[in-house]
Amino acid sequence: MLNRKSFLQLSSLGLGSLYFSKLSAATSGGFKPIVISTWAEGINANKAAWDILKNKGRSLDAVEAGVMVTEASQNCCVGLGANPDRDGFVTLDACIMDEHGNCGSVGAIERIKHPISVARRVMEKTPHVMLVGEGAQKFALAEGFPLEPQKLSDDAERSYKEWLKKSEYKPVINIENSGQGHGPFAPSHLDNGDLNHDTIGMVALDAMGNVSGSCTTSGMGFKMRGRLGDSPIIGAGLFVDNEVGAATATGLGEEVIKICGTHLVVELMRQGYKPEDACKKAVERIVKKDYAKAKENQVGFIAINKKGEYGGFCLQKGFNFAVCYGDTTNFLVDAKHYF
Ligand code: SD4
Repeated sequence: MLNRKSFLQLSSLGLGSLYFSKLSAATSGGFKPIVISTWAEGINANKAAWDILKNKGRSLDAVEAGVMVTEASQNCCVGLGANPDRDGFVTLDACIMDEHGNCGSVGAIERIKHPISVARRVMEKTPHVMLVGEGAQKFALAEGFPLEPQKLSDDAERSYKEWLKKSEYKPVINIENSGQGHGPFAPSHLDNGDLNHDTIGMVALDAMGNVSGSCTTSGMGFKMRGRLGDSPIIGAGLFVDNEVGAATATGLGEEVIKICGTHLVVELMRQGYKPEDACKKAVERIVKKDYAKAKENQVGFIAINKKGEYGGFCLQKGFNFAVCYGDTTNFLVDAKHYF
């Protein structure tokens, strides 16, 4: 049996997912579940998802429960503790997609702790895919979600006051190796590499061989009021096709939207590309469109296919993702990068 160290060695040779797919094929009949998610916060989120997957639960339940951990965490920029928009309001975006291609999404929702669960209700209880702003909040309240206080966390309050001094609007996001954290938006207390992200995206394969995904974010700190990124947009921040696999994205959402990033990754997998190669091709598309902009920004994709193979790729060094397929097999992988 492969231990974590030797797995990581295989991984660095690009053989980790190959080993894993053989393992999947070897499990008689059913599929061997796997969940992957963006950034280091994904480790804790994966644990919650794995608890469901290992008991033969549905991948949709796993990806919802997984990212709820991150939404509720006070140590993370996802959720109500995150940085506000320019006008001082925390606005959250999320979307979810199941194995049947059903999907739901909320954009710019305020004072609701678990936007991912509201997105799921939009999917399951309305004839629509997206609800935004006041309407999304109204729907959440009607569904029994509590209205949280209109209050910034202490950290966000401090960062917002700091940002107001210059009010500089220059979206640079998630470039950890630049030493700027979130660039000009970096809250000093979070400028430590692992905690300076606004988003978690998660995709999972369950024991029945079904794939689902979720994505939830506070968006870009100090964004224009009303700005939506890629995270609540199906085909941009998240896409699932149960014939092929699933992908999710993080980083500067505008660049992901312009190439319909996760839809592209899934379509590339349909054409036969392995998850990492499909993510790489999507990153290359971003670079090809605008080299100068790509060089200044971060975008990362992660993906799984129906065989349980996984992979990720990003623009800049510094993006990692968490991979889990066992009670004690939950580890971070540094994504390969273009620049
Ligand atoms: C957005 N993609 O709103 C998100 C931001 C992000 O870690 O991924 N931050 O554009």
